[in-house]
Amino acid sequence: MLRIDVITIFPGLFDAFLRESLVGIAVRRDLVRIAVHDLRQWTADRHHSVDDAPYGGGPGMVMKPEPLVAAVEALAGPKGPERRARVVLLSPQGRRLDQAGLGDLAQEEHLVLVCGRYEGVDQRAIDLAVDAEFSIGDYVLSGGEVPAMAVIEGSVRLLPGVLGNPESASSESFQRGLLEGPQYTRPAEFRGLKVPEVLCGGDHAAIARWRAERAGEFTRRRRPDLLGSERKEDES
Ligand code: JDK
Repeated sequence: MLRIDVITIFPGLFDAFLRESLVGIAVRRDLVRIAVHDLRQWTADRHHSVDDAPYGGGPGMVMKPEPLVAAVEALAGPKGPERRARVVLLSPQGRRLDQAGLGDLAQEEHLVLVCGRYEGVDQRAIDLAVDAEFSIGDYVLSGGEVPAMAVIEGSVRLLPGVLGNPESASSESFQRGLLEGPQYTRPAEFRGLKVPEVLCGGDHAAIARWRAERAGEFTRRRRPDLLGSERKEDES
């Protein structure tokens, strides 16, 4: 069973996230074990400091290395070949997370997600304790908690038994999912807008042809970034 530990100075942010929806169900069904840890547990000073001013000057504060490295080593052991856990730092500088990256993370037996705050983490803590650094996109958030939730949600739905329909988790249908194009449910007409006629009939071959046609159109218009990888897949 996948185990996920989260290190954060805002553990309360995860309360509802871990209780509600698909992640909550997976936790209650023991399909994944998730624990959230307050980084301040690993501070030794009176003020439970986790940040300090940057060497060389500049705006803001930086996460101190001592509590972070102590937290990671308590949960994952020291970095090296003996370590069984994968320690992942969420940061704007990390490798861009995509569906294939999530697939890899979901295969691990133990993930430790490190959520930074302030202007980031002392580089020595990264070098000494972190195995991989991921970004969830090229925009700047205020900390790693929301990215960690993206990693949790995206990997939990890939775990065996989490989704009702096992096919919906496969990477093949993920690719198709992105290419699916528009979707409709009832009513057949809403504010004067009608559901395309072919979808309301029972001709499944015609529906499949229509969807393939619309998916291509949808991709060309809305997701031109996908066309490169689509072509690559067609060749193989
Ligand atoms: C973890 C702190 C906020 C980080 C420095 C960056 C160019 C220099 C504020 N995908 C994604 N987006 N954001 C995050 C993320 C932000 C985080 C932390 C993850 C920890 N922050 C932060 C860095 C800077 N600044 C823009 C100039 C400022 C992950």
